[in-house]
Amino acid sequence: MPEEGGITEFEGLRVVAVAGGVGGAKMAAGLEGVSGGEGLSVVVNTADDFELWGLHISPDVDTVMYTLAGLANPETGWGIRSETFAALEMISAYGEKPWFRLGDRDFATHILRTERLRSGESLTGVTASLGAALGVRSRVLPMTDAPVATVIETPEGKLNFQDYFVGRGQRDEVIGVEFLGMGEARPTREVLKAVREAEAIVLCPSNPVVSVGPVLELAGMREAISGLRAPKVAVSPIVGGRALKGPAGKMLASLGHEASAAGVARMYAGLVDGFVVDHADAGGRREIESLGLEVLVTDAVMKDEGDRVRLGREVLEFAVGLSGRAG
Ligand code: FO1
Repeated sequence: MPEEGGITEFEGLRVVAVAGGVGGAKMAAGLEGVSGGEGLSVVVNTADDFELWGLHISPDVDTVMYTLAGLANPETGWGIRSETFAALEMISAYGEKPWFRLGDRDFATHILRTERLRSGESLTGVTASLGAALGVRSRVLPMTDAPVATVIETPEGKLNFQDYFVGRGQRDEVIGVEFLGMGEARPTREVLKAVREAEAIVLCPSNPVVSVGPVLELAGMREAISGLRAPKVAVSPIVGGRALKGPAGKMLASLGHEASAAGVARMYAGLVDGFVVDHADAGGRREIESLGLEVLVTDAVMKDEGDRVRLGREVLEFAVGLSGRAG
């Protein structure tokens, strides 16, 4: 959706946003709001993908796609607004546990995606056609067309990501994280082209371990991004020592990182030129600057659509302002 009031100086700017689920989707919507979407490519984590009841579910891809289509459920950030759950109720009636809340309209997405994947289309191709049908103007690019699956190591054993995240409500301590299939997976041609042609790269405020992490772990991705002359910035998903959403804070700490904006900055140091933090984390500014990063302190919490577009504009202004410094 274009920003209210129309054209901005960022119209058509070629931006690559690296995103996971809800936080990444909101940031992508803000970037689309100020750039118009024509030049925006959102590279989305697919390591959360899994199969349920025979269907291929791509939660982060769908969260980004529904958000950019203006269809996302405003309460959860994932799923579709004003959903009904008749299919899930019927699944329950058959004695299955409805642990993953798939709505009726959302089911349609998974049914078509699965059918098209089975007929030989790539996830990239399916996502492009579903997004176009929903009127999405930006390119939503799955990070890879190959299967990659996040496995969470806990004291109870290894869990598939959605078992850990939804099934068990993120209650387990995270001892380690593995990405199955990562060795064979490659970023798609579309992803590499978007990165190569980007005029700015934005790492969205998504979990740096399980959302942005898999994208950066793909063979050649870090090198493709760090070798770019274009400015690269990251937005902190941690505000005031806590994750904006999900288990990032707890997960970072248990994996030996500092659960703070500065801790995330340290994970991205050497890759990005600039780091965006909330006013609550202004105290960490010097520490982040000492990593060689420029810092933008702003209101980094996106409570509504106005916040998304404002933050989108500030992030792009910040990135473009770093152009002289990058490369
Ligand atoms: N997250 C939940 O916490 N509970 C759910 O029941 C749930 C269902 C769901 C259905 C479709 C979809 O696209 C996403 C859904 N999510 C749900 C979100 C999702 O599991 C996570 O946000 C991501 O995988 C983490 O980025």
